[in-house]
Amino acid sequence: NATSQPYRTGYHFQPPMNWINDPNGPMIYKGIYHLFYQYNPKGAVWGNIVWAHSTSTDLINWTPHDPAIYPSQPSDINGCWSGSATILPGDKPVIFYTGIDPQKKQVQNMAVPKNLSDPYLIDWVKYSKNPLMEPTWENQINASSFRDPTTAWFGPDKRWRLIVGSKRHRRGLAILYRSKDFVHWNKSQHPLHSAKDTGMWECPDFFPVSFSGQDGVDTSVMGPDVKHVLKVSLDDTKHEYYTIGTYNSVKDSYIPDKGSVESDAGLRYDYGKFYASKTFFDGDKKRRILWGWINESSSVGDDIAKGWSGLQAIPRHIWLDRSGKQLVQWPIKEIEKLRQGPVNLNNQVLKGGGSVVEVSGVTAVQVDVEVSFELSHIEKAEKMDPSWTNPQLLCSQKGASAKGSFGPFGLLVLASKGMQEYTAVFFRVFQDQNNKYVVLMCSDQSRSSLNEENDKTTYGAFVDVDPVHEKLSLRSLIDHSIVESFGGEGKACITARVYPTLATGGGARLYAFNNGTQSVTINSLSAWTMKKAQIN
Ligand code: DQQ
Repeated sequence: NATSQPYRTGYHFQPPMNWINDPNGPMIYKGIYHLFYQYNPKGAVWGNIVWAHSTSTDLINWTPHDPAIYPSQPSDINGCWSGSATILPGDKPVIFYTGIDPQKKQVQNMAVPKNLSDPYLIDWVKYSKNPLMEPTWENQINASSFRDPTTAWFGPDKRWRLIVGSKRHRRGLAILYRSKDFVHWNKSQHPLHSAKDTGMWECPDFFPVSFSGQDGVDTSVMGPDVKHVLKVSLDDTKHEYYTIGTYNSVKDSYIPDKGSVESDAGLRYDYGKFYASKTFFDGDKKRRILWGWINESSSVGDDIAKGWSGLQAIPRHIWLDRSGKQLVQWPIKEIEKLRQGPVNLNNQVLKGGGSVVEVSGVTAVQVDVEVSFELSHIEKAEKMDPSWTNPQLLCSQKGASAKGSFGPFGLLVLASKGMQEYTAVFFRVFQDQNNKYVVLMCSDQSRSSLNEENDKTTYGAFVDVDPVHEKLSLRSLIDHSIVESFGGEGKACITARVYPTLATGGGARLYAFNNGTQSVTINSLSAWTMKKAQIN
């Protein structure tokens, strides 16, 4: 119940108990959305991994099923790790996943539905000749770094391709395989892409994005109307990076655009907690959807005591920004079905020097809030030191209480009445050497809980918006122990886990604030109490 379990969420995906991690094989089949995920049936820590399975008609309300894939063959007897689904012509789903074999080698296996007329795809049959891909001495693949097969795509030469994450020494690799029949796979001489000093690439994802608009395209689409995206999850730092580039289907090479790299100089889906993510193409609604795993920031002891660990982020619609230089993400529109209200606050000035305005009339522990700010006399923005290149560091050094001229201003969420606890999601605006404005977005967890056991790292990101011509917008999905924030209409995302001790249940409050010296105006603010979703 809510008192003994204050951190369970109202509308985020989670099973009733136990450990979860990566989303696996998301797809839509006969109008039903499927989510599989890494799951420990026996406890709140990682281990005994199976593919748990839930289905939905709206990506919000979920029905649980028995685990779809669990150890049963030599090729997966020590675990059924991450993988992806591909829908073959004739509407035939196929799952590829990593199995841990009797020698603890990582190998790639295949499973297909037992009964294609069952839209819930309850039963899965493993291929009798698994594994299909193995690390061997000849192919020089590292047996403990060979996992997480992607959705396959179909080339002009009528061959299927997929990649598997790996590394050679410190070089991260996307090993490429090709097949004519989906059963016999040949490793390509060259990886699809690799990068030095990045370590193991977990859960790679490779997909096309359309040049124009927000519609998604199927994974096999290529040619002049699309760019390609390669996302990798770096085991060393548990951060994900993506590059945007060009896929040459003849040479089977992927070349990231200039400046697009798998490091902090590059781009992340989310600058907080968000890992092992995966997209799929929703052919019914012509969009690409991103799922990501959000782990806990609490101690293992606290996880065991509460009996569960891990959430899935709200699925995000993902598309290429007009600039062609980054992706944009926005919570799928179905989530708005849960909104009640709204409560509005329009044209409200937040005076400089410290203003706090309560957004009352919502259940602040479970709320969706959208706000846009307008700044005038922006030329008064502070000068930015050219050495300030690391947004997370900048946010940690300039937390919610450190006054600037424009900012910090934003939201105080999951705040207790006496402000003993709050999570601050806010902006700061600077002026660089060329008099261009730079927008910093921060999520400051340092005051989120009186419990000192939690990881309260502050997160930060630069947001590519022009505050002279555009309003500065922020949306936060707040749900008991998670805050997913979207700055600049989805140009920068930061997800945080927090564990308030006072700001729980009816004790939580929501505020807008400005601690900068300059005043800012809330152009509009809407907050909706969120209904509870039916989840598992
Ligand atoms: N989680 C899975 C692996 C993957 C890792 C194991 C990423 O397949 O590389 O649970 O979180």
